[in-house]
Amino acid sequence: MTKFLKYINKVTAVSILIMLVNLNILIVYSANTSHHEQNSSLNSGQILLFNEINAYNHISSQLDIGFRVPGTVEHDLCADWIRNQINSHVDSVLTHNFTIQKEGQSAYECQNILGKLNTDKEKIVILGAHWDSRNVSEKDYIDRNLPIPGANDGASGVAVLIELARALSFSTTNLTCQVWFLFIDAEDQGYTNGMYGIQDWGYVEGSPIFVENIENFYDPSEENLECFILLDMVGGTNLTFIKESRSDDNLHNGIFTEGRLLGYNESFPFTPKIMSINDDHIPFTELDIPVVDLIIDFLYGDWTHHHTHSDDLSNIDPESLKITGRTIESFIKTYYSNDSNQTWKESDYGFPIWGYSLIGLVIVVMATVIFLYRKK
Ligand code: 1BN
Ligand code: ZN
Repeated sequence: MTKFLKYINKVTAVSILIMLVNLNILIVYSANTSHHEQNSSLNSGQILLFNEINAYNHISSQLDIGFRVPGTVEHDLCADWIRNQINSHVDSVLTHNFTIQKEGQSAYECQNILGKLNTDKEKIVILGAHWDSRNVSEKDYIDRNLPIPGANDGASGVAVLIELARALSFSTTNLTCQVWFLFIDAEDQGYTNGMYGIQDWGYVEGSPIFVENIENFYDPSEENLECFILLDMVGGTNLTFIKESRSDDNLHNGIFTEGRLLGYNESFPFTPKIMSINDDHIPFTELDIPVVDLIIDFLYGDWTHHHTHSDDLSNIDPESLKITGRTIESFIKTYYSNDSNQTWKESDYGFPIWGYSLIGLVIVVMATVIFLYRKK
């Protein structure tokens, strides 16, 4: 009889343990879902005009121009093409010319291009993307000394920016901010795997010079920089964004929440990989504004074409362009419209998911300890 009772005791304890584990899973799951519901008032009734086929064609056009490597004719032709494209959608287009010359090397003429939309507003949201493409394909097995097409790494960000300018240009009367479209030069010629894109260059050479000179581009006594959002490698297949570790938490959460509200849960995961990436958003932190790098895990992730010849149109997915473009369009319309009183700056994400998980784990461990103690 006592043996039977002990057996029953054991079965009960194991059942309780299983129930606790299930409860933990349930708590974490429901925390996830309520997180969704908490923000469901965002983004209601938005008409989104971003068209992914236009964006895809903009990538194709850049690849048709050729390799956008500083110091080449194709580079300058592409700058003219960007100015032409953006010009029809924005109030003004400015060119920021600068020279890069490393010690003992020749000088390269470079240019950042800035399109400004809705310039009578005080707040400025900056959307950025680099437009140069890498001069070498050091991660390929063949022809490492030849340039990459840069369909994703370069052209995708530019394409989304141009199409966003078109999409947002229809809403200027309702928008409460300026939107700057910043096409950044000289981002992708640094040193990896024993090779420079251009001898002695670092990555991210163009954006620090723009930030140094930003007072030439706006009037700080009348205008305010709100935030900087960088789009880099946003058009590849299997789009899954990471959390870049120096990106602002609230801005990151605001954009990811917007993406998930549009149904793009795979691209904007609840628990993204966290990685530190040296990119064009870093210099903008000097201005004490929130920044985000919207980028994939190009080092270990599913999209394996980084700095290879296969970074071409065949590895671009229009759906990824749509996901990125619509999310940013929706983010801007949600937070910067006349009829909006919402802010992404104090996003209340409640008790963190890992907190629920930890509490559950502590309960399970305590129950196990009590069970083992009683068994003794
Ligand atoms: C990001 C995308 N970068 C270039 N294209 C910068 C970088 C390259 C950062 C290699 C880390 C490693
Ligand atoms: Zn690159």
